[in-house]
Amino acid sequence: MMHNDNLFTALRAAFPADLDGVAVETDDGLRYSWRDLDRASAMIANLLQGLGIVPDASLAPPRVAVQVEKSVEALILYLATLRAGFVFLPLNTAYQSAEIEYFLGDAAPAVVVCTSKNFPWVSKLALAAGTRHVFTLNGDRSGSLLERAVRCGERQTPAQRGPRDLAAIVYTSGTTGRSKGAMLTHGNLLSNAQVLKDYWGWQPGDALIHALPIFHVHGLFVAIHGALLNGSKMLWHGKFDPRRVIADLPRATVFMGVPTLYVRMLADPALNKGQAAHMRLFISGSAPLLIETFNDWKARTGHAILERYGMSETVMLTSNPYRADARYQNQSERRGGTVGFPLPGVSLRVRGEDGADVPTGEIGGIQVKGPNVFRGYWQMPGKTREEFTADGFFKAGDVGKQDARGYVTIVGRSKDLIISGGYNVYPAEIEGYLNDMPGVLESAIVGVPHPDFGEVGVAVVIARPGMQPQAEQLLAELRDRLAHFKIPKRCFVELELPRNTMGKVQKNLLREQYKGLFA
Ligand code: MCA
Ligand code: AMP
Repeated sequence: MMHNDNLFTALRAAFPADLDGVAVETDDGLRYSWRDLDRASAMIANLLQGLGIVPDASLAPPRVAVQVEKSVEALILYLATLRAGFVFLPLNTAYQSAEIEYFLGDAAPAVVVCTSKNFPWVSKLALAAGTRHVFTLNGDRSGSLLERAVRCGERQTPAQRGPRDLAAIVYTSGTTGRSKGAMLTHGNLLSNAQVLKDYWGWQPGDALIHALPIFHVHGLFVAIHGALLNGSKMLWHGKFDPRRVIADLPRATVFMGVPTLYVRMLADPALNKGQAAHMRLFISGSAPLLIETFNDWKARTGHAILERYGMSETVMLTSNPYRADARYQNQSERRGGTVGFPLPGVSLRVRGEDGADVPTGEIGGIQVKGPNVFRGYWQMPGKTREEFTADGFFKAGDVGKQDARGYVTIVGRSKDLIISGGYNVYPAEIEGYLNDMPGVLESAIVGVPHPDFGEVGVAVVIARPGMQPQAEQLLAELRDRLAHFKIPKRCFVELELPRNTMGKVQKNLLREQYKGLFA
């Protein structure tokens, strides 16, 4: 048989021989066997391939944009999209119409899958974007997608794909202007998953607690590929609930979370060493894990959380060690406050403003290269060129340093980005909406420390002369338009913004001024 680089082929090859074993067990009592995943993804892939979609001017395979509640069927739809050779485009369930309109307009998906509840407005936006196929899929397995798929065949041969062929587009908001769709290939995703399988010591008998959303890299790729490539069972939590995760620990070996999940579990008295005794590995990422959380977790459970670092554009880049590794002077220590070593195959360097490498231990911009690094931004060749150096390194937009032993520490960001509970919030996007509101002359949004979300946005607004915009009113108007996690948690109407001699707003001063707001 001809070799196929389709990511699904590799995931399918890792399924256990006994297809009747449990692959996914949900927190509402459903069990899905490996055969279920295989058969249902074949049926949906056949449905997609039978739609008669012809390639469009982009020459990329058809995109399947998906905004649905977390469910195993949504995971199956992802697998089906890979099988069909189409491109998966996951969308945060919190996005509202203006956000969805942009993504559909930009990506021109051939297929859109949404909930029945959102169908009236999503289908309108989809039609306007030229989409001819809109299906529904709900958390309770109802909806037109599955109704149509049950009539499709149960056998399907994965579409032939090369490592550089597109598998997914993940939108990351821009620091200025428009959101960019990061184009990830079958090769990006598979190579990273294979590296992590080895680096994190995935082993027979592992079981993963999956409690993250599946519309971002962390829950969709890192967690799901990890479990599937190891033929491991997932304990599937529809929504993160600290009590329920703690209750499941004795049946699991691996957990992945953003720092907020660890903070919330620590707040539950049910978390203790006995409860975590069966666990092999706790992994954190997507946002900085405070050293206090790392230490508290160790004291309470006996486990050192393994922190790693990645991006939508690159999947995973660095990781603390799982065990001693000769490649890194046999360092086996998971050092809190660091994100560990560049993963095997990843080249990472720290460069100063002048473009030269900084001396070991000094701070600069992080640049990376490797088989995991994306192919570019969807239909933005200019933006793509800007973000790469002449010798092919991607500028991560994070500021960090690497010590003599190789440990990487992220100390800040050169991109103006707030990470709140693991979700990215770009100030420029929200400032744009605020500045368009009557009564607002200008605005600035900064991230300040928050005990639960790590960091949250605070808005500072300057009124137009003679006008008196009300902070609560402004936030309410934002809430009508944008995903709610993006809404600043507080808003202040001030007389002026601090500026430097160049006239640029000094956000560092605002951050300093408001840093104690949620202490
Ligand atoms: C919910 N809210 C938030 C957030 N989440 N506000 C700020 N930041 C947040 N993260 C708001 C909602 O808008 C809502 O506001 C109110 O809180 C309650 O919403 P609910 O959904 O009930 O909140 P929750 O269930 O408590 O959610 C918190 C959460 C969730 C479980 C921490 O945010 C979450 O699952 N975060 C993980 C995100 C993630 O997977 N990131 C990975 C990105 P209102 O009442 O006004 O409506 S991938 C990535 O970053 C890279 C590649 C990497 O390295 O992994
Ligand atoms: P995203 O655009 O959602 O892919 O978010 C990627 C960004 O999340 C990175 O550029 C970092 O700023 C941040 N990030 C991910 N993991 C970590 C981590 N362990 N520590 C600090 N920041 C992180």
